[in-house]
Amino acid sequence: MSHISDEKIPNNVNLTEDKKLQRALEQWQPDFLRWWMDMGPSGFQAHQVYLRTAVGVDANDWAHYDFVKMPDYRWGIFLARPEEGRTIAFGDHCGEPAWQEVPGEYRSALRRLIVTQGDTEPASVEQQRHLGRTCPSLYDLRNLFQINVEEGRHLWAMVYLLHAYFGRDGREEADATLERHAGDPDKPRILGAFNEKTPHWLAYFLFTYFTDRDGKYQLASLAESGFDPLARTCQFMLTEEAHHMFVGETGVMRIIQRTCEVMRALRTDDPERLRAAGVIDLPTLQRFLNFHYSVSLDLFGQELSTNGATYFTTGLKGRYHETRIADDHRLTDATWSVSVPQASTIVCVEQPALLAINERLRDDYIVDCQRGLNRWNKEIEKQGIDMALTLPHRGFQRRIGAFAEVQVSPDGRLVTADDWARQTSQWLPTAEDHAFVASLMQPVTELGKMASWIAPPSRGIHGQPVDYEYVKFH
Ligand code: BYC
Repeated sequence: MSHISDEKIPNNVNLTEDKKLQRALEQWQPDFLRWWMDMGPSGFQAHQVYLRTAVGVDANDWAHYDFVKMPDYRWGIFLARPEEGRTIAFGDHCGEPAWQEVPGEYRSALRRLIVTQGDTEPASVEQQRHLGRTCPSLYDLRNLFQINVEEGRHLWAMVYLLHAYFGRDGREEADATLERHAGDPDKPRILGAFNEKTPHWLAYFLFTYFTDRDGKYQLASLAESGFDPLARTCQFMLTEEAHHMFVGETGVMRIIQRTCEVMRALRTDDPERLRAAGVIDLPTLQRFLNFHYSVSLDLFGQELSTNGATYFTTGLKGRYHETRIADDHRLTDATWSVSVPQASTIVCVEQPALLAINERLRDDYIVDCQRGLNRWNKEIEKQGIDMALTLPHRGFQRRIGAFAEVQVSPDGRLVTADDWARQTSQWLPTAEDHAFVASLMQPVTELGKMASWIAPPSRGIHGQPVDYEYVKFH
């Protein structure tokens, strides 16, 4: 039976044997808690929440479920077990033993990767901080907080690496992760999507579907790293990440189910009538989907990136499932097909695979995103409705890379600035869409009740019923 150790910082890295590191992390802990109280979930800090806490790394026994007040959550440090004799799987050092210490010549690039990863974790907590007040059910409220505390733990994971392996500048970078804030004009978060707003639960479910999925792909690439502590940390983070994407996929699915039920009952696809009936019409859902997908695509960087190539050749960041790919893992002569705008059209160009490493990861991500859409569309079809959600073209509404300077319609045509301006209200959420969705967000906290715009989940958490008291209000 799993249990939480009574150490101040639960961990499987023998923290008690490294007093200096332990002290440094114990000093960082109050700063983290201060940030959590100031920038984390607004309200609910004194509520008992049914939360899962990581207590180890055994596949079947890694988590403990119990009621806990969020500020008392035991944010711990866990790395997947070391693989004996692990070697670097790609790049110039392919075949050499994995590094247990930071390779001096790659120190700053490695630190940059860890800082960027670390920065996103608290950013997402900040973005989601007001959502508790408009939760559609206790089940959803609990899942929101589960994700928030785990993003907090993921920050701990990166802060551990910074403290343990990067000395003083690592500690400074760890402090800075609590000083930048999502959407702060003076000290923004590093990556674009983490400065956007997550103002309501539709945005939140799409964020956890699309943006957390970037997390899955980035973490999986870092889990291939030649720097073994980073690889093992990210490998374990992926265990928690799966639930975050589950929340996104099932959240959107439940919205679709509810909308389709009302469409059938009223025999209409008229958005106005559906809105009047208190559900989110599918064209509105599509516009929000377009937004969250496109800002998440930007998170992979430019199509051709010397940074990406360097991370790969130096052995710091691999490809998705690197060790399962059958090639030379060096990419000296390989090419990769990359879509770019050219004159008045979009063409595919063969490019050096090394330079296109980010684009390859984006390609993997797109395929994975489509899988969820297929499941959502199956539900729409099952309900007898002739409509389908689609992923917009990869060039749609991009701010990073080759498509940043052009306008691309969702179906992949280059359009003029005038066309874009004329049609953007059909493609992206309007102020009115936001206001409508916001108007639906009335909190529902009665046991077993659901908001009008979302169907109940098919099952509860960890074997509990759907109408379980996941968050205690007394
Ligand atoms: N916004 O050479 P380039 C997650 C910058 S999500 C702003 O094209 P590179 C999570 C880039 O930083 C996963 N800036 O690409 C999800 C670079 O700046 P510097 C997070 C951007 O560097 C939900 C310059 O443009 N983890 O875990 O190979 C909830 C040129 O970049 C953006 C990671 O991202 C952007 N969208 O790749 C909670 C993994 N895109 O360095 C958590 C670590 C690019 O020249 N990070 N830039 O000043 C990386 O691997 C890389 O930093 C990136 C960018 C893939 C993000």
